[in-house]
Amino acid sequence: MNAPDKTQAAQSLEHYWMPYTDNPRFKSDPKMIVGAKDMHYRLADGREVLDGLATLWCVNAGHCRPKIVEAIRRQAGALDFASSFSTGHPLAFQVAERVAALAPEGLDHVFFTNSGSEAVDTVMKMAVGYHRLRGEGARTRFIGREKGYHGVNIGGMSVSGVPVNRKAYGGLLLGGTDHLRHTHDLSTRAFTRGCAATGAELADELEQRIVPLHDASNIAAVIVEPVSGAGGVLVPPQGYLQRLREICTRHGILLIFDEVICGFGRLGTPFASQYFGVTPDMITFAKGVTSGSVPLGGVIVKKEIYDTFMKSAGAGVQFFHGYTYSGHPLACAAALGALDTYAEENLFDRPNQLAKAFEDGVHSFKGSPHVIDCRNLGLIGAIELAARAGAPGARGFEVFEKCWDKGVFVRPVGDNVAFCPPLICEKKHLDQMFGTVAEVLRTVA
Ligand code: PXG
Ligand code: PLP
Repeated sequence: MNAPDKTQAAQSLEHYWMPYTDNPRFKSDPKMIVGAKDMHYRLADGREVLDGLATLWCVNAGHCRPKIVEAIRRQAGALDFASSFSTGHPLAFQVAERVAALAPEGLDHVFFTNSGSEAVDTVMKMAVGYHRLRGEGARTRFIGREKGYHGVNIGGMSVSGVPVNRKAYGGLLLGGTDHLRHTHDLSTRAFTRGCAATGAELADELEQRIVPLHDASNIAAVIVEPVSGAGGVLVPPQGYLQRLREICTRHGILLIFDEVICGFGRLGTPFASQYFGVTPDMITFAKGVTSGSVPLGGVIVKKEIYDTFMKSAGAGVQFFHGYTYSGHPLACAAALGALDTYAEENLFDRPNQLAKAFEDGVHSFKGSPHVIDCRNLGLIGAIELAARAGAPGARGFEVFEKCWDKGVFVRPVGDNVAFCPPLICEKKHLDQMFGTVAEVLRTVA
């Protein structure tokens, strides 16, 4: 006799307070996913839905890939948990070594967290600690950017620049932050393919406004996503990140790239840093490191930063920070399975192989109803829709729901519709994804 399938069993929807969700709306018409394989979800009614966003920008190797599943299974029976507080287990060291090998030259020490949000709050503490150990304890201010997303913890929220994620939390926001302007400018750069040729000078605001205002001696770091994801897929102008790097170097300010979405192949290189040829001092990562299969995140730092802690903090604990589950064995096993899968299938090269098809697909929406911009780089892109009067986000959400009903998952980010498929996707999946969105756009008021 078959055991009852609990994933299919009826359950109360009442008790689960869902994250980042219109709870009553979901509960009145649940989009319930009960299985997944490769490019697709399976729903409770047996239907398949194409995953056009690598779930939440993370399932880069595709769903339930055999090496990852097997690694997790094996690890669960061999060592369920061992902590990394003064004890260790081999897998965490192996993953750190593998991640360091993928990172840009010079960034070679890895600290583990369980999420991108934790990675961002961790990197902020590292930056302040590093300056303090070097006798620059006044460097505590952080510079983020408008429309940036750096997770939901207190530090990350404070350097983020998506207004809806900040407005309810006034007194919780850190005071010592400021923000660069975002780089999104529909009046001059709408419908740009890849990086725009103009706009690098937006980085100069750091040196012309922010450094004079706060004084470099008070600024710990600048944190930006190389390509902003949750802010609506904003691609940096050519030369912009290079210029931020130069200004930070001139003023002794650390440059942090938040690669939680860009990392692990999204742009056709292991990290966006390599794609742009710009090396930050620290990188935050999460999501793709395990292809989303088990939560894991972390921070990669330059040797000099690690060495400063080891030499200057003295005997005893050098960095008073860590999560119970930092370097969890199951997460590390999942990471090794994912990194093996990426390597064996050469998946970090897929965005290069699919570049033209993906870019053409994103830009095929120029002239479609409501579309005011199309943006792309590597295997990440978005179309921006004009907002409905008095109802920002409503049109984007309607596109998401109608596409879901037609078997395609794309994510609404306000009135942007984002595309970020698993790296294993093929041309036929792109055709289905873009085709469905095009069909739906013709039906949306
Ligand atoms: N930094 C960046 C650049 C991210 O994209 C985080 C930090 C936080 O990671 P965690 O693992 O704590 O979620 C992210 C996460 C969206 C959306 O609306 C984007 C993210 C998470 C949830 C929703 O598109 N990015
Ligand atoms: N709250 C309490 C009471 C704890 O004991 C701990 C960890 O020991 C935490 C919060 C932090 O949990 P985590 O290490 O999983 O982030």
